[in-house]
Amino acid sequence: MAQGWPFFLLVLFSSYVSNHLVNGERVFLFPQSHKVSSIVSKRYRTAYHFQPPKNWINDPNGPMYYNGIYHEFYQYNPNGSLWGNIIWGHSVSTDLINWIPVEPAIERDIPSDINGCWTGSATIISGDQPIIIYTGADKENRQLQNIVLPKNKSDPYLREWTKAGNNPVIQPVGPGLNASQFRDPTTGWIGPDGLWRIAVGAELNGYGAALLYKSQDFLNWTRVDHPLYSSNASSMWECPDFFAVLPGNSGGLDLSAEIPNGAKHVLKMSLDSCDKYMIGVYDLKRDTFMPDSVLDDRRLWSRIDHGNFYASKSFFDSKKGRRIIWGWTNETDSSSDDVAKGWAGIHAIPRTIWLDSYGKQLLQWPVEEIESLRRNEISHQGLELKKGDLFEIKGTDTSQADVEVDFELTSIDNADPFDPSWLLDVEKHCREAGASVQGGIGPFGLVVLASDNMEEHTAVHFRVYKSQQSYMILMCSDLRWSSLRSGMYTPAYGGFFEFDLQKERKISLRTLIDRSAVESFGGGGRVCIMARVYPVVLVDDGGAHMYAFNNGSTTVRVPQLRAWSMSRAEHK
Ligand SMILES: *[C@@H]1O[C@H](CO)[C@@H](O)[C@H](O)[C@H]1NC(C)=O
Ligand SMILES: *[C@@H]1O[C@H](CO)[C@@H](O)[C@H](O)[C@H]1NC(C)=O
Ligand SMILES: *[C@@H]1O[C@H](CO)[C@@H](O)[C@H](O)[C@H]1NC(C)=O
Ligand SMILES: *[C@@H]1O[C@H](CO)[C@@H](O)[C@H](O)[C@H]1NC(C)=O
Ligand SMILES: *[C@@H]1O[C@H](CO)[C@@H](O)[C@H](O)[C@H]1NC(C)=O
Ligand SMILES: *[C@@H]1O[C@H](CO)[C@@H](O)[C@H](O)[C@H]1NC(C)=O
Ligand SMILES: *[C@H]1O[C@@H](CO)[C@H](O)[C@@H](O)[C@@H]1NC(C)=O
Repeated sequence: MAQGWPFFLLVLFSSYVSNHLVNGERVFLFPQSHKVSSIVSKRYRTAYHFQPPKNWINDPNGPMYYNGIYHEFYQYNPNGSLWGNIIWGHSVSTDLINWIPVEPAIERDIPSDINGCWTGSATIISGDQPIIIYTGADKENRQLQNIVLPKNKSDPYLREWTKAGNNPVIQPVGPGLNASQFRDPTTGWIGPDGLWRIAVGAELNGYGAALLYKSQDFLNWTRVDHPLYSSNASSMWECPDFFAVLPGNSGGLDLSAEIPNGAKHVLKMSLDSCDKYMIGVYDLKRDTFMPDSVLDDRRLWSRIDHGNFYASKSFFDSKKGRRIIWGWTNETDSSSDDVAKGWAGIHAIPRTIWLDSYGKQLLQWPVEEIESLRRNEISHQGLELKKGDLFEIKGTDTSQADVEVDFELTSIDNADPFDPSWLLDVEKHCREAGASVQGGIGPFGLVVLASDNMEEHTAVHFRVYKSQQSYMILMCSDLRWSSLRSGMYTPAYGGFFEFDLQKERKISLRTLIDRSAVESFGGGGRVCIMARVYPVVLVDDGGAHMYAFNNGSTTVRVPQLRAWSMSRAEHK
């Protein structure tokens, strides 16, 4: 009500919703009137995830830190909340949380981008020259790579960008290439020969590939005769990202600086509506990426996030010496909802990303800056959750919260056996092993955005399995009961991680609740699950509930649980 909605509409609306709930029917919110939908749009709009003031967004583009300012560009439809007319929106920030929207950076005005200014990346060359390379679509919908430069490097916000005279700088030609499958160039890096390199997502002879290009001056590019990497286990790769990491070191590396001994390289690609990655080494002599292990079945490729997270892009933040990754999270309501809301698409919280000490798995954690939004800390120590226990976490704004909880296993004897075939379809396993299905250890976790009678709720939970050598932890974010509205997309997302329970008995969960976003980090960031939910309970004024629970036969302790209400970030 703080937003000042006409009171009579709320009354009208609540009675409409509750009538339908009483009758046990599924609730639909939009068909009645525009006034109702404007209330809904405010309630589902996020408070601290990145969104421009209105309209459609998709991929994050060209993130960078330059002269004290973070830049976030994004695929943007200036004319509506469905995909189309794509140009580059632009927002700037000093802290990655509060954003100032500025004018669009790249618009469709040359033959090589007249049908769309699509995804690309920023590179800072010669120490202080930002340069962006992006994909344009021409009249025939061929995909070409173009360059823009800031008009005035001294403008702190870099508001205006100028197209290079020699655009397009890369044509979609050459052996094995399909001109409509050639896009999303990476940030550039310098090889031992002093030349710049970029990778471009493509389909090469029908297979997914990151094509490699070289240049002296970032303008005149030559295709290298082999790709950086390609795989016959998939088709088209979008949004490749290539970076270096040091095992066990949460500091980031600048790919163009000297890479220390022992560093590994990561190649990320977007396909099948999710972001996957391989860890390996960059063979400087052959100028190729060599993954540590090659998996023929792409269902087994590692994932950046096991939920709704796509087209991510990372950058090296020279201010704090870390690598940050951003991803796009779409709406999962209907297109007509999006039209009624006037906006669609958010970006996940920017995450610090680094490699575990075994050199096997990327870890991610929300940037520390978001902690500045925390208010009214509540905490509990030494809770014990026996089978069937449900502990209500009270005292925070349950629709805008940050929750951190440690679950400590009192015993690991009862772990059920692990079946490796689950790895092929973890969502299926999360549907079978839901929050109400008792296991030896787990399910235990959080229930968020729950209505009074639990008819609506989203459960984020763990289960522990014993595999031959070690323990495998399943983390699910189950949206099947997240909304009573019909026609929503409500999967049960899930991922597994290996955990040394002999050494460490505590499994941590952090969940960021932001109205229609539920973003969770399990095991210290080993599995991340971003999700969108549209619960009726957010529209109702009663308020949602939040619980910690255990439905496994082994008691779990909660040595520490902390929760905060989250303030609204400034940018809307
Ligand atoms: C948005 O719509 C207006 C009016 O129809 C049109 O003139 C303009 O070119 C459109 N902008 C884009 C980026 O498509
Ligand atoms: C460039 O930006 C700076 C800082 O805003 C401003 O003082 C200067 O006049 C601008 N130069 C031009 C040519 O616009
Ligand atoms: C190129 O890719 C497009 C889009 O996937 C496809 O429709 C077309 O058949 C491909 N062309 C060739 C020659 O393979
Ligand atoms: C572009 O680079 C290639 C390869 O280095 C070189 O042969 C060619 O002359 C260059 N073209 C221009 C216009 O500089
Ligand atoms: C696919 O690539 C692998 C190596 O990565 C190779 O062993 C295999 O023969 C290839 N399969 C086909 C059908 O080309
Ligand atoms: C725990 O299991 C019981 C019995 O199956 C079920 O009624 C309850 O909803 C479950 N708790 C959660 C949080 O799913
Ligand atoms: C986001 O929306 C869901 C539900 O409509 C689709 O299933 C996903 O494919 C889509 N994700 C992307 C990356 O487009």
